[in-house]
Amino acid sequence: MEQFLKEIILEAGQMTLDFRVRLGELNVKHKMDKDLVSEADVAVENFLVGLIQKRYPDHAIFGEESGQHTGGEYRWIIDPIDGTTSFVHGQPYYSISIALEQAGKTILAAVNAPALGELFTARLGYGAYLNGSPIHVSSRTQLSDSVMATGFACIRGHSSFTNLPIFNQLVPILRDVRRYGSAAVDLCYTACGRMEGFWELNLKIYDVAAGALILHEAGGRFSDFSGGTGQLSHEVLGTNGHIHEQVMDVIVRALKDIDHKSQD
Ligand code: 2AM
Ligand code: CA
Repeated sequence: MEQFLKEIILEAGQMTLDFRVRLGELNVKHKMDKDLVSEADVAVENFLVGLIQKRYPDHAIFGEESGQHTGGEYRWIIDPIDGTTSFVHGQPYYSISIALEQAGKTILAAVNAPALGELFTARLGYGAYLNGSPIHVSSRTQLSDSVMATGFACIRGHSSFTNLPIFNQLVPILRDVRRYGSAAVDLCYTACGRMEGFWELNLKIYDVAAGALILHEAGGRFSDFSGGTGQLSHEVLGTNGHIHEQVMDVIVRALKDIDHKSQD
């Protein structure tokens, strides 16, 4: 299944590169006012679902664009283009993200960022890889030496509770913050040590399922804001592990501030 996953995700990546050549002609619709879906998202998901159903007809599939396809013990979780806004704007920070669960546990993952020429893969218990070479999280331990990424799905999703209070607390104490636009890429960049962590609110399981295994297999930590797994993917914190507790402390402080303000 690992080889099959690599083959289909590379083909899907090539499809997005072909769409990218004619971006101006692409049919782009609004799911909600800021939430885009392009013709490419739908075509890539249909392509992947078709190949999986043909090869593994008894497997379940959950895709961002087509929802649930029921099945047995195995379930494929697909985000055909994670970072649709980046993709539609011709930026390279988007990815195809695929995770395979067995009995509810992710056992295989791949994130392909074709415009960056990077394929991240992991198998539970066997490490994480970038273009076939092993990867590991960074060893930085201080927030002042750390770069983190975030995103604002909460704002696009019209959530009344947003990421901004946490952002305001973290920006001054981190070395810097990045906003690449693909949660899957953010988790993989943390996994390969290019930055120390990523946090976001209001994501969906298909945004983070593959990246979470890749980060875990690269030695990192993935949890909700309390250090557990109860709120995933609503609260996402993925780090190199060394800064995890410190970031959680800052987030708890930011959330307390909001509570106090709402009581004033
Ligand atoms: P997408 O491009 O597949 O929508 C960036 O902030 C991250 O948030 C991306 O992984 C993006 O995935 C996701 N995202 C943005 N808006 C979202 C929404 N309304 N619901 C869930 N995920 C969203
Ligand atoms: Ca997504």
